[in-house]
Amino acid sequence: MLIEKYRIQELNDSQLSTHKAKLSGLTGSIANTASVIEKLIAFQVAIPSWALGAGGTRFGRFSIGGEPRNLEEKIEDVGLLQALNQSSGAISLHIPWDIPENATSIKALAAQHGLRFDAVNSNTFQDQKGQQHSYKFGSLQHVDKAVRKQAIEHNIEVIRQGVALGSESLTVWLADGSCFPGQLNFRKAFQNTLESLKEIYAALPDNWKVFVEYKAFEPNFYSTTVGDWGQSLLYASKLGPKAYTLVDLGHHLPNANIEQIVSLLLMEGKLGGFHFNDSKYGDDDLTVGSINPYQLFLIFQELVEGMDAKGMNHATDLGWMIDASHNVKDPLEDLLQSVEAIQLAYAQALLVDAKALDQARQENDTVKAQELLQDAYRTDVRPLVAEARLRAGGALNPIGLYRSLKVRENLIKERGLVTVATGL
Ligand code: PSV
Ligand code: MN
Repeated sequence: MLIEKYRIQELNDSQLSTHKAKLSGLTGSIANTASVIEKLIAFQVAIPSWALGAGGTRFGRFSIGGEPRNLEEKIEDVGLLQALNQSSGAISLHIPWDIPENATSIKALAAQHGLRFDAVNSNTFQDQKGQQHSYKFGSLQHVDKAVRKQAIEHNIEVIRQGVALGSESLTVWLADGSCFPGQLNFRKAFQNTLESLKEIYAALPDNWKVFVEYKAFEPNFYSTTVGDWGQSLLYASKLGPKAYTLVDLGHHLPNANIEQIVSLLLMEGKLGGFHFNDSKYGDDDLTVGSINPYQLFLIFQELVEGMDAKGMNHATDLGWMIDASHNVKDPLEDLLQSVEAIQLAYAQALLVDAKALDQARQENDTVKAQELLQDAYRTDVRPLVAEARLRAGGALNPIGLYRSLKVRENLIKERGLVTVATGL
């Protein structure tokens, strides 16, 4: 299904005067709204190819119908999101869930929808059909060199696929670790992993980055070989300048101070990118901003402050990706909500009076510092985000338009009720 421009225009026109009234309230009271809107227009969030179908848990999966049956349909779905919000201009693929049979035509299809390819993801956490060695006891950490070699070669193949698509980064997430005390020699597991990563690193093209994603637990429940930001940073530092840490918001132990982690990784020049999601208990992969939007804002506040301190480009110097998927919402509506939550947190962070905050800190004025942050956080910036969408050619109200155009119903008509997207 394609969304014609005039349908977007029609709905926007009917909502324009209410929108403009809300917007003028903000532009009248906040000085830097013009630059916030410009930055929002430039800011694009990559959609993970594995989030376009219904998610599931190990207890079950409930199909929503009209799910994309192949890579082409996944790209069409991200194209729909992009048409609606003009902020989802990239897609992150997972290999081998999404092997492009013809990279040139896939690249052209993506370009037709205004999309580029963000990081490609390798997968050595599942065994694939016909695979010689099993990853049951790990991949890059494995005690058997032959297993490590197979996992290294897979990652190099993923880089090759990514190059053909115009991607410029590889995300490595390892399920490697152990389930029971005694199972693993921690040092040997680390060293094997590092040696393996070095071989993958050596295969990176000059303009590429590798992101080392950490996760505290699951599927291993005693130790994880890239278990936290410290371990990821160790690998990234030992590997070299093209290696960075990737922060997935759901991959921490409860109550971790993620914003502090972000700040220090940025300071070290080792923050590569994000997997955004939200969680209450563990790696819940819920809609971004659905549980703890204040934490998301605090993370963005550190990002804006830290990136500005280094003169970085907000839109392009880090990888901005979503990694969320669950059982009950229409995945496309869910992704529209996630992208909007990210933009809201970013816009609020851009409103923080950095000079005044610095001054308050200098004077140990804790109350003032909190007021400054919460002033920004409690500002309703939805009109700014909507205005950015409007100027970029998107919808003032993407979910409203999605529903009024009956996009899901149309996708079900085109693709059928019982479809299963490739992925987990
Ligand atoms: C693992 O939990 C993870 O966060 C990694 O990023 C994977 O690539 C993704 O989820 C999908 O399984
Ligand atoms: Mn992730």
